[in-house]
Amino acid sequence: MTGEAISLQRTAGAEAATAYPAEQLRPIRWQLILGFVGLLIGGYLGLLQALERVGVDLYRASQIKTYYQGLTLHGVLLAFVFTFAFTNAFTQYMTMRGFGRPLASTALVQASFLTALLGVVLAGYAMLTNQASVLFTFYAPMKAHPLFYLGAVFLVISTWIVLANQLLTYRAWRREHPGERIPLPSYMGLMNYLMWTIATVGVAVEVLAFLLPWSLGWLDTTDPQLNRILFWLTGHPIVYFWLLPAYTSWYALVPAQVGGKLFSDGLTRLTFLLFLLFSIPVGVHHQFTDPGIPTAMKVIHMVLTFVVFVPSMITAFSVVAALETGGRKAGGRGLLGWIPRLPWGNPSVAAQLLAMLAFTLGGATGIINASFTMNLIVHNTAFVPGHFHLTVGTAVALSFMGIAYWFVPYLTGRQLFSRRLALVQAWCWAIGALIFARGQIGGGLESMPRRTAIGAATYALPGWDVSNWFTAVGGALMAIGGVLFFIVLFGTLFNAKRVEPAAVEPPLSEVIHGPKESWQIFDRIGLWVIVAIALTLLAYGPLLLGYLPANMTSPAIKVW
Ligand code: HAS
Repeated sequence: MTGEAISLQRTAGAEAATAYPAEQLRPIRWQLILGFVGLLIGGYLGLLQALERVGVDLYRASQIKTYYQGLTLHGVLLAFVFTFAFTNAFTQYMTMRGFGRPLASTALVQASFLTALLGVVLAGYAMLTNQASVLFTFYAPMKAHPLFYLGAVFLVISTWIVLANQLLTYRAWRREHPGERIPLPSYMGLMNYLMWTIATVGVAVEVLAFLLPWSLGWLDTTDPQLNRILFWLTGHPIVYFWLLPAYTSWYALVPAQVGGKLFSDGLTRLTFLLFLLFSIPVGVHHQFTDPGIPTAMKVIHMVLTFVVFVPSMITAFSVVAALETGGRKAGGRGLLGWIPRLPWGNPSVAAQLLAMLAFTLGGATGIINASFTMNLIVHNTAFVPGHFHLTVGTAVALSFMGIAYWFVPYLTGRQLFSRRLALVQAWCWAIGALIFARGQIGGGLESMPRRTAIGAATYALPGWDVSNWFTAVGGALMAIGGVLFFIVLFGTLFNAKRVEPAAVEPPLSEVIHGPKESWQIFDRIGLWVIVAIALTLLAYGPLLLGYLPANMTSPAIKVW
């Protein structure tokens, strides 16, 4: 290791002496399990939708009343419950790991889990009783049961609690380490949660000022357009809130897992800083077709969307560079000869490599979405679910599964149930997702609408048949991948074979360049939070002012 290659490794040294308290690891483990419950039920409902396209109706047998009840449960359980709970658990762990000390408050670790659980129970009740089939975007004027909105509030609060604990831990660490660089694993989590917490202001105002009072009967009407703008203020950054834990693993752990090194401390900090600054002021790219929004605003948000593309391009460079150092160290020669030398037999690594490959296509479809004129062709078509099953559905979900293959043994002290099954799982999911995305993207380009029970559509075009079969076969393969994941998970939870947690924890990656060359200013967190808030105000202030006072003219509708 070079003298400077220490920003991650130094903390690895520190952690050797630090055992994380069981009373903190326990609620982290429960939060992880809560996330997997979301994955299990939400994933099953995904299969129902995929099969509906080829005339297989499993809804009645599953006690699901309508397509929209199933779609709401699918979206909320996967996009909010699985992702939030996993992210809370993994980030708390990586914060401890980075700072090389326990989290500042055990009570906050417990509170984060309990609020997430409460949120899931409340929203789950509303959805399961078919009183909240409003889809995961809960657009007004569709009105859900108040417990649905309350559940969402508690889920978001669980993430704020994690941030509070991160900040307290940072403060305690800083007192003992004046002038030192913030360790990268903690820096990444901190930037993600700061970005996310600023972004949640949109949905907090939407729910607390409009939707909750409206669903409680305190307001008779609402303003759907203003609600949509507030939703997307949070709704776009949420995708990076899901993505950045995967990136944290790709930067801080995967390079070491493949025997390579992280390329640069400075580039890593820059990437996460760019996400803090530019994830939020871009939400209008979900509303290019909304008639009320001024074109100038749409153009500004489009340009900023291309800016937030940059940290992912930097990530593509950094990740491939790290993988290449590993592959070459293992004997890989020639231009691409290092790729087969990567440890493809390690399910944790294979899952994340496949997730990265899928993300390359997911990112490309994102750029199509973001381009104003092309968006007009794909918006509200099946193309969009094609895009997000490659991004959140594979880049994120498969990375989380890959992380779980060491994280669950680490948290439980039980050996991974079957490496081979875990490997088959990763390939099944990745291949399934690619076939599924081909179906959705192809269908979308042939104007197949999204959020529609296509199997029951009387207006289906002849070309949609092929796309529907791709979707159904791909979805079924993903479901098989899901079943295999849960076999491995349950097999591990009940495995009699024990492991030493320290033996399964991947080492933190060493860094080739930095942190000496990396600018100190990256660590000025207070400054960057102010800049992020200012950019958000600039991008959203004039837009929101144009919608005030709220146009409270719309009564509620119930379409299910
Ligand atoms: Fe998106 C809609 C634009 C990224 C999720 N997106 C959605 C929706 C979701 C979603 C859920 O501009 C639907 C919301 C709804 O219900 O209406 N998205 C983008 C852009 C990006 C992007 C520009 N999206 C994501 C991520 C998501 C996500 C990440 C979840 C985690 N998206 C849009 C737009 C819409 C949209 C519009 C609205 C569409 C509409 O009209 O409704 C970019 O951030 C993507 C950048 C990504 C890259 C890829 C970098 C590749 C990497 C991997 C490198 C590794 C390699 C592997 C090569 C540039 C980092 C090497 C391995 C070896 C083995 C060698």
